[in-house]
Amino acid sequence: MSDFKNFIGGAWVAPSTGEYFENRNPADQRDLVGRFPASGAADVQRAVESAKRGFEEWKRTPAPARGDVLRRVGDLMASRKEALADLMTREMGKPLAETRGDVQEGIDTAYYAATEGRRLFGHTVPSELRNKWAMSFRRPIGVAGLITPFNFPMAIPTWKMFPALLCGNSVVFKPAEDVPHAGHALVEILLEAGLPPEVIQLVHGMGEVVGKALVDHADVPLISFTGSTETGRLVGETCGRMHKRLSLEMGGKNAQIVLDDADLDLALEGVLWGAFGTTGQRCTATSRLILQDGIHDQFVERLVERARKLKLGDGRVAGTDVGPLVHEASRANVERYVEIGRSEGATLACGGGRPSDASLANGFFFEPTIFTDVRAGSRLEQEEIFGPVLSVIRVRNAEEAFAVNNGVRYGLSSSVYTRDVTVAFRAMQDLDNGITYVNAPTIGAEAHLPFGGVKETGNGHREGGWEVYEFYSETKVGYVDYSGALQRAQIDNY
Ligand code: UN1
Repeated sequence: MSDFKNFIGGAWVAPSTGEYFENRNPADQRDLVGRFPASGAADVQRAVESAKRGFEEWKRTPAPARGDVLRRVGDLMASRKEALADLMTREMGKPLAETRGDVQEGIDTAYYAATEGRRLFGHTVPSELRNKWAMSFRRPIGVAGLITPFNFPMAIPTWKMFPALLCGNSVVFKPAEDVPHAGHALVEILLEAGLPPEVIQLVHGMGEVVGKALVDHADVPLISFTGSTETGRLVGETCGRMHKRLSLEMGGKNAQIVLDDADLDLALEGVLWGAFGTTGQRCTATSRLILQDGIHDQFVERLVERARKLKLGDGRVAGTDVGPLVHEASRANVERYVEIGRSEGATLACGGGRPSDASLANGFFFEPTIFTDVRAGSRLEQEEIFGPVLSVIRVRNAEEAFAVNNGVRYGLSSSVYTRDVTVAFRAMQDLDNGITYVNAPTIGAEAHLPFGGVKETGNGHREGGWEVYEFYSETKVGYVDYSGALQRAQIDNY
């Protein structure tokens, strides 16, 4: 197997460092996916220089023509959906049904971006003066540095990249070191679809080196980062100092609330999918389950019974419900939180350890884990774990449930199961999250709506939908005075 390369300056090239890192299958460490460049700051430097040339060309390409490229990208992704899903599962572990969905989110984002090429609306508004026009329109910004996580190897890069490109920016892409193969495949598709080569640069490597060099680079005015709140803070400090435009998408501690009047069958399916899908490694994962007194005991009993039956395994094998964690450090972190939960006095209702099945011994598997009697305010209840660990909190009523939901520093998504329409609307109004689901789990955002969170989850920007186009473009205003005279705004007509 040959080593993978970066894509810089319009060509596939080896890293300046001459160093590579291994990418192995988390379900079976004996399976080597490939060796990928451990690039250095010099590679980022070359990528940015090339991306600046790419930008000069791309910003002059009409937006509908930029959209045409993205439509072809969507077509290619659709035609390769199965192969992409397979390589993604192989390098990050979640079951094929989920990686297929991940690719589909990329396809949806491509087609949405393609049509946006014929909108990119500005406004034309009346001037306060006679014979004068006033209007706004959108301009591209420059080189966008995109730093993405492992858990949605296709959806999250495309959420950022396609709107960035549609708006006329060029891109330097640094995928997570756990999913470099997906990043490679995506860039191949962009090139095949006819994107001018210097418009996209792919630089593999470590966040502390490549990501940092990108964030520090004076000629990268736009940064979009998805990852931990701790790293996001560092990125934000630099971008603040350098006056960069920055979109942050960070941690979550999302709750599903189930009230006494809820459809419990529905709520049960919801929490199993929300908590253990992607092995709990989603920013939108359900990591807290807030249950009202009246249904608490029976719901926990049914939930534990079902969670115990979830089938752990290789995501590429039919019948697998839950894949491995992405790497050893991530499993060690989950184990640490199980210890924290125990020491805080929570009751371990199921899971809590590695599976005994010998066929899983070469992967980073961990059992779906549920703690009950979790105290609001405890570390288990407050901190993001990013693994298959669900904390159950008992409450008396909807008010208390809402307060518990809001009592964390994150605010990505929330979910409420109830048949009472007034409670449902109050939840949408009062829960401090960027997304609230009614009678649906905390995961399942659609590509054409804004995605993001409040508090320490984000910094006010959204991905997806129509709002992301605001982030990747600059508003410019034009005034055209055809009166033939000096007209002084705010003065001559008042
Ligand atoms: C994430 O949780 O990291 O909402 C992104 C969802 C997906 C995107 C999640 N469409 O489940």
